[in-house]
Formats: sequence, C-alpha cells, structure tokens
Amino acid sequence: MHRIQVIDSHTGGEPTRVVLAGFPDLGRGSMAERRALLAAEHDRWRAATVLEPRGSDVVVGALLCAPQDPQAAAGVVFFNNTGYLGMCGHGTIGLVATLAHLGRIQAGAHRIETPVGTVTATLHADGSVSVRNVPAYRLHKQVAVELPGHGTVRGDVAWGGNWFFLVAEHGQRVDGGNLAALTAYTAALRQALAAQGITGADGAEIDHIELFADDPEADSRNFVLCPGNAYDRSPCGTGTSAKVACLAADGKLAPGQVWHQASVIGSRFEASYEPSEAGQVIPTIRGRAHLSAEAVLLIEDDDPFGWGIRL
Ligand code: PYC
Repeated sequence: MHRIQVIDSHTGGEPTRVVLAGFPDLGRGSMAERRALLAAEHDRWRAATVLEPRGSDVVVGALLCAPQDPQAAAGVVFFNNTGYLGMCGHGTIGLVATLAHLGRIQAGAHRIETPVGTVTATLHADGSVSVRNVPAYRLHKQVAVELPGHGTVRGDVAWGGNWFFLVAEHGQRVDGGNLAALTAYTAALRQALAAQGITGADGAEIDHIELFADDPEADSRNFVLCPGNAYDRSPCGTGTSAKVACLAADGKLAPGQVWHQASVIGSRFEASYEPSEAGQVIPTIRGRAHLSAEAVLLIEDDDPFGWGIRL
C-alpha cells in the first residue's frame, strides 16, 4: 500500500491538492529539473493524485519541495490531469494557505521556487495572499487564426508563467450557463493554433486559452481553458498576469493601478504590475484560498485503477 499525504484547498473555486509527503525523492535540483524527473520517471504519482478515482479533471496538484535557496519558504511543482504547469497563481495562493494552516509560515512575504522562476507570496492578515509573479509579457498582438465554423479569430499571445491566447472578440457568451459551448470553442481554438503553427516563444505550445467579456462588478470576466480541457474556476493567476501584460503593452493600465478580474463563476482576483526590463512587467495577483480537506490517499497494490484512470 502506498500513502500520499495531501491537503486540499480551493482558490476562488479552483482546487489545489498540495502533496506533503509520499512521492518519490526527486533530489535537490532546481524545480525545473525536479519537474522533468517527475514527468520522465515518476509520472504515475501525478496521475494517482489528480486523476479519477481520487481526483478529477479540475484538480491541480502542487508537490511541496524543499527549496534550493535556504532563504525560500518552499519549492513547488504544479501538475494537472494532463501533465505539468510552469507557474500556477491560484495554486500558489492555495499552497500559502496550506503552509499557514500547518503553522509553517506566518503573515508576511515568502519566496517560493517554481519551475519557471521564484515568486514572492505575501500572506496578509485577512488571509488573502498576493503573489508577485515571474515577469510577464505580450509576445504577439492580435494574431489571426482561422477557426473552422467561426472564420478569423484574433488574439494576443502572452506569457504569464504559462502561455496564453487572449481573445476579446469571440461572439461567445462568457457565462456559467454556457460552459459546454465555451469549452468546445476554446478547445477548437487551441487545436487551430497548433495546426497553424502559432506558438509561444521558442515554439512553446500555447496550452491555455482565455476569453474576455464585460462584467457588471469587475473590470472584466474571463473563461480560461486549461491544458487538460478543464476550465479554471478561478480567474487564473497566470492568465490574469498575461492579461495585465497586454493591458500594459496597450497603455490601458498604469503601473500600480488595480485590475479586478472576475472568473466565469464570479470569483475575483485583484491584479496590478510593476514595469520591468525589455517591455516586460512584474504582475502581482491577490486572492484568497479556503482549506477543504486533510487526507491520506491510499494506493492498494491490487487496485486496477490505483494509478488513476487513463483513457
Ligand atoms: O491560476 O495560474 C493559475 C492557473 C493555471 C491553471 C489553473 N490555474
């Protein structure tokens, strides 16, 4: 019998399952190296943790790691139903809430190492968490993609810790009552981007698609399709980082000005940015996580679905 110790939380409705113990030892390399080792040699542990029957398509895993830098509070490798993430904003907020719940951190600023760089997460007295993310930037403005059945769709390609295609003009109703249509539309868009060779820097796959619409209470509402076809219940920390990078590039958001981003289910993040080098920005995302479970996952040796249902 294998045992994996986890704590679950959700950030604006989007779940994070922090793995505290039970995964194989990944050594003391960088988080990028540990992510590569987990993916190449131990991927079944990801699958057992987030796939059915213990998880679901929407669960994001966060493997808590000892950081390389002794000044950092933690290292983390994020994963989901289909593979691995670079950064994860809602997941970092969930991780910080989990570490606070365990008494491992107090209010204040904490450095957290991720596979795409170190972020600084600040736990505030009211329980909310600000994440000063890795630098974000827009790579391409208003790229045209041919979407079968919809004609030409234009969007920005931007990095916010993952790669995003951000679309404002899409003709879709961004509403919790329209999830199946939004998922089908964004999945087709992601397929069209790949088929037409539209990528992030260095040929990186654009694996997140983000649609925007007006919101009566926030500056914008989004729908974000994640790599494994689940939609983000939160406004997506890395997606909101990509959004503020685009707003900054268009001169529509000043440094320090707060952007209120709502998700398709109505949860909210606050975002702002500091200018950085070479047209990049450093976004800060603020949100709140709530704890939902403390558990030990069990994997019985003779369970045919013990390592997850892979179809
Ligand atoms: O909050 O950055 C985020 C995120 C990425 C995928 C799901 N959530």
